[in-house]
Amino acid sequence: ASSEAEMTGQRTTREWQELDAAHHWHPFSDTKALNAEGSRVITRAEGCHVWDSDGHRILDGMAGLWCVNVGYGRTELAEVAYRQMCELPFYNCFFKTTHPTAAELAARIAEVAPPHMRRVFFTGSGSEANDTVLRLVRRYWDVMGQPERQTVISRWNAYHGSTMAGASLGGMKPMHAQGGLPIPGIAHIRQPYWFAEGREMDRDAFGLLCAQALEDKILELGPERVAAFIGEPVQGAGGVVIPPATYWPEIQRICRKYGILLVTDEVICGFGRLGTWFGAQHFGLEPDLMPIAKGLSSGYAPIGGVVIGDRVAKAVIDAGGDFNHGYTYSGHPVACAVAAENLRILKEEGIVDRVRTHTAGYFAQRWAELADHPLVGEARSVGLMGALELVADKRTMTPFTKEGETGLICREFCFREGLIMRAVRDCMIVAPPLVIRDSEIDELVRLARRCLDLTLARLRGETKLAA
Ligand code: PXG
Repeated sequence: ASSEAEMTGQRTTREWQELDAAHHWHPFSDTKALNAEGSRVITRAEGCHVWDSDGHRILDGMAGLWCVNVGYGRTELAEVAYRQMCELPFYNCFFKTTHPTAAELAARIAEVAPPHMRRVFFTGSGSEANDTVLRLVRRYWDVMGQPERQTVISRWNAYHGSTMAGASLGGMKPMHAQGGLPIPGIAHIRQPYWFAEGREMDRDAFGLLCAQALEDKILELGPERVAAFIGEPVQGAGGVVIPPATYWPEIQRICRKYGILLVTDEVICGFGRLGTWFGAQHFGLEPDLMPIAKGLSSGYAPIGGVVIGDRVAKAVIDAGGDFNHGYTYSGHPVACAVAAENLRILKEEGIVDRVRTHTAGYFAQRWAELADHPLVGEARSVGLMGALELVADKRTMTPFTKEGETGLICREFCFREGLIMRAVRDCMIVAPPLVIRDSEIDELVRLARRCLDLTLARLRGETKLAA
């Protein structure tokens, strides 16, 4: 039986887990603990649901990893990939060559980007996009004759990827702690996380205070040494941190005052997550650079890029000379073809518009209902991103003594009950596919409430045991 299973590629869950444990090293994982427990094996998906190898149907509240914007099962994307692989599976864009899909995709991105952003540099991922950002801002200041402008200012608890530059630009201390990061020339300021750091203040005043930290840092470093500011319009991996309305306009004003470049990391917010093509448009910003990935292809193919504003493009291109940077897969034909078809779907089916005019509102209303749960200190959302702050005592908003434990308990219940909801510390987050239907939002909120109830019951049980 086992040889037949091997010949057909059909293994049991246990066999997949053993194979995985023996040979596969997972990203961001404690391999020892994972192998002891066994991985969940996800085998197929359709619409907003995934199935595991035991046949459980699970509502994917995270759109894969913030990326499957058009939902699973779009066979058009498979068909363009197949056709492209038959026609031209690979060619590079290095030595005075291009190919139709890269040119076409760059033009389609320019169509939906803010009008002053008309060029795209392609990468294989969001991390590579942010490495490109760092190289490009420094190149820009070199050609501007101000090479001492080296430093990029970012925020604590930001996520900008996992390569050396990406992790350094990010503000995740556990990442910095492994491998001697951040690399030189990167500074971090406080994040606009009202619930965690500003609750005693009015939201708008807190937004201004956090933006002021940028000006303080610029003056501390010396404006003539600062190259750029980078931020996610809404922090994703940090816990769906939605800045107060006052924050971004003030950040942009400060960037302009000192002439420094503004980079909005659109890897999560881009391609409709907030009901606009880019998060910058939601917040009324005019960035100089926008790293992109994820929703660009709805995750169907690995591809990222940097959308480049006229100010940087003109200076660097007019200066002439090579930009000594690029990846084998910059403008990969298959990834570009898939992304172009994904953009067609997003546009022609009005998916981004529908998030803005309908789905975000319905989601906001249903998600906010969870605020009455005894574990929930705050229920917040923007577009199709939501967060629940779990607290030990709702009246005083006291956090749990052992940070992160309750979040993991809740996440486990979610999986068991058929919902993928992430835990960031004790903050539960969702970012479903943009095509989620109202009935599926109802399902998401019903399951989330049930898992909060189960988590609460577990906590109360343990309190009794401990007492
Ligand atoms: N920028 C942002 C804003 C991201 O969210 C990246 C850059 C890096 O993209 P790549 O394609 O290199 O992974 C990301 C990725 C999480 C989680 O735990 C989030 C990401 C990746 C992995 C895990 O929420 N975001």
